[in-house]
Amino acid sequence: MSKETKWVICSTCDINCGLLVTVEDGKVKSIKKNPDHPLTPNSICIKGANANKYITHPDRLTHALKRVGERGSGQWEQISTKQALDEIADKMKKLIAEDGPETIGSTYGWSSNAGAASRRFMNLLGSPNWTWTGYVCLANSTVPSKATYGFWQFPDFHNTKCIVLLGHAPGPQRWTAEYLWIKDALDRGAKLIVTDPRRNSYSDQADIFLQVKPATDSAYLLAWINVIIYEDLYDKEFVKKWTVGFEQLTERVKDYTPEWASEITGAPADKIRESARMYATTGPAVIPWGAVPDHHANSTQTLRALTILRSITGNLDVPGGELLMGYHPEISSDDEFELNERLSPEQRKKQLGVDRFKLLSWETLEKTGPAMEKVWGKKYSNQVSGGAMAHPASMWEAMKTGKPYRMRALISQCNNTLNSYPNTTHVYEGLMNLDLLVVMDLIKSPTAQLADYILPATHWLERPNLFNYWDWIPVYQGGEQAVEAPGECLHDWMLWRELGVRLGQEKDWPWESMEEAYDERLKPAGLTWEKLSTQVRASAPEITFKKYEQTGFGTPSGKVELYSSIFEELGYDPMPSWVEPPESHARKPELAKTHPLTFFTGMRENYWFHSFGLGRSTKELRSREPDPRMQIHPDTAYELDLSDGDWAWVESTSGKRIKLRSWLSNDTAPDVVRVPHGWWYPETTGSEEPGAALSSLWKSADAVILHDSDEYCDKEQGNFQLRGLACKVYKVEDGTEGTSYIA
Ligand SMILES: Nc1nc2c(c(=O)[nH]1)N[C@H]1C(S)=C(S)[C@@H](COP(=O)(O)OP(=O)(O)OC[C@H]3O[C@@H](n4cnc5c(=O)[nH]c(N)nc54)[C@H](O)[C@@H]3O)O[C@H]1N2
Ligand SMILES: Nc1nc2c(c(=O)[nH]1)N[C@H]1C(S)=C(S)[C@@H](COP(=O)(O)OP(=O)(O)OC[C@H]3O[C@@H](n4cnc5c(=O)[nH]c(N)nc54)[C@H](O)[C@@H]3O)O[C@H]1N2
Ligand code: SF4
Ligand SMILES: [Mo]
Repeated sequence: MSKETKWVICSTCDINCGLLVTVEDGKVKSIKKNPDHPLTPNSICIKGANANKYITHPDRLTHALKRVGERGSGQWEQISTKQALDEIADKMKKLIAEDGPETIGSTYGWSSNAGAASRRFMNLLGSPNWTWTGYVCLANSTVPSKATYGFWQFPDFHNTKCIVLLGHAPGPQRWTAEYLWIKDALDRGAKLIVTDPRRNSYSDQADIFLQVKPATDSAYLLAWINVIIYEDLYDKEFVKKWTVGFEQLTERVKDYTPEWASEITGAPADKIRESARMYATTGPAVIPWGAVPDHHANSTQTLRALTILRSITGNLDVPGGELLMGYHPEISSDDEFELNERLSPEQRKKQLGVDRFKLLSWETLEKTGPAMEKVWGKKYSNQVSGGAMAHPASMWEAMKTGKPYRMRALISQCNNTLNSYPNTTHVYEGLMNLDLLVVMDLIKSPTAQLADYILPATHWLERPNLFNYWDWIPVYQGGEQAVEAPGECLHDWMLWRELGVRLGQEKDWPWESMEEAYDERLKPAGLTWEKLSTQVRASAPEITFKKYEQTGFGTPSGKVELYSSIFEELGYDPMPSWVEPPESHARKPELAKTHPLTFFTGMRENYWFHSFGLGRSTKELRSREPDPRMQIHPDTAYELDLSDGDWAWVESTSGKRIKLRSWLSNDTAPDVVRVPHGWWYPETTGSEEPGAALSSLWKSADAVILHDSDEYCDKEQGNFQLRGLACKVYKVEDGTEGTSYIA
């Protein structure tokens, strides 16, 4: 009997904890936290610990499937992965010959670290229509930071004295590593400011808790800037020496007083003022990234307000503040690997959505390029893959209508497209009209159920891993492969190589295995992947601070651009401002009569990552959260005749509705409800909605009731309003239905 312990990287979620996996006779015996891990010691959650159940689950895909019946009818023929790749490549060639490479799109998610490979493939193919769910999470956030101070910041939790959690609530089962960093800082006595529409897992221990209406974050952030400037709490020396646009900023925030913000957010003015003072005077302070500001139609300017706060309080690149760390010198970066320079200027212009939303475009990437090159040595700095990305809703529209041109193929990898972007109907209509839909997943997700070809992916327990935090911080680590993948699974990264080789890119994909490709990337370190993953494990150079004193900031002026020259050149407001959310009751008072409540989507569930189907079909996890639950205040529920556990409809202004189980809780405000994200029912194949099987996707997926038209998109980036939308809630009258989950 052979028994080994391996150092493995979990990528069920995007925090990528290093874990210890015991393997006996080629099978996983245990998955445990790793106390000796240099980056994420003792960090594990229930999702990572249960991963062996996913790979051995009967729902797990092990072979390629080809559609034989109508699209979505659930009839498949098993074929070899090689045959699937050959056929897919042949179909792509034909479509490209007819409509050009831009007719091929791709979308990608967070659990597999193959984004740079997919972008390389798309760049070489000549298609600008690469996108991913980073469009609505984190990747988009990097661009306003680059425009303001030339890099994407990382909070120095270890030395900070004040943490602001802006609708961000990591927990023991949700981004465990960050939860532990925050916990350590709080145990050391760091101050805590929390903002949230509901009491969350941090608000009771916070020094200040601002209970705010959803999607009003930029209002109190602007008021913070106002207080910090007008009460003279800013870092004068830094502002004078290292920023441009302070005068314009002072003028811009003049009327954004705490009293003004209080009207909008519902939080008391004195608490807004007090929290601004605490943030500015209890330095060094951090505002860790969280998804909330990425999910507003005023996302860009909310993010800009955050960058400005970090800057004028003197928190940039200081111990305990917001580190701008640069690239690791010993590993070739993701953006180099992507070969961004190879996509031609004519093709770049065809990126879908760029006619309206320019911030995530090649034009912006070109504008940020020279300064990024000067300071960080990389022209196309796509930190966290956050450079040019096609606008997802514009992709569905091109598929559906052929406008502005036909999009005829989509490769969806590690992304349950129907669940993860808003307005499922729009996505569905687009996908149904494709000539070629390829989905690569671990399970037949609703999106996979619509595919022409489903490709079976290896799981992280079954693949070697090299993880470099998407060039966010100069750290890399190697993760060993624990066990062999079943059947004919393919490594996500290899999909792009295999297609590349078949489509004339063979010179650019010389590596026949993942290990060879990793060796190539590690050449500057003089390391092989083998040595990294079994001996060295991880590498992080010592942190140095205030590097800008030597190099300047990576912006056109070399300073922190409070007034952004890049925004100005793109025709956007160079200063942040308040924009009323598209459906606030203040903006549209008539909505208060028809749709009196406000909902937000999200509030992560402990037991799975977003729409992860193998989690929802694993008994040990699903029995803890059998149904999607709508959190609602008991007084509101009483008015609506809803008791705890009753099924209720949540209907948005789109006229669409979904069914959720009532979860009565005093934590939330009486006019706010929480709608969980990413639900479908892997245990079912049918649906109550006629004409759409898709494992009852339409029953409870939040994306069904969300909008994606331009009115609901951020002006600069085009990302979507996923929070702060109007709805009505009413009881499901025949609501005797139990859970569809059979334990
Ligand atoms: N178990 C588990 N862990 C996860 C994930 C998962 O799917 N499962 N996903 C991971 C990923 S990709 C991400 S991005 C993170 C996200 O994690 P977070 O950034 O923590 O985001 P959420 O959990 O959606 O919401 C956190 C809080 O925001 C509040 N909130 C809602 N709307 C607003 C608003 O408009 N303003 C403010 N201020 N607060 C608001 C909610 O009430 C909730 O308490 O979690 C990560 N961790
Ligand atoms: N309404 C609304 N929409 C949101 C959010 C929200 O709060 N509300 N949150 C947004 C956020 S923060 C994020 S991060 C995104 C998440 O978006 P994604 O990361 O794209 O997550 P999912 O759409 O759940 O799809 C992940 C799919 O990948 C599969 N998978 C898991 N591991 C692997 C693997 O190793 N290889 C392959 N090929 N497949 C794998 C899973 O089975 C699943 O079907 O969603 C965003 N969308
Ligand atoms: S927090 Fe959990 S799911 Fe995320 S990487 Fe760590 S162990 Fe895996
Ligand atoms: Mo996310």
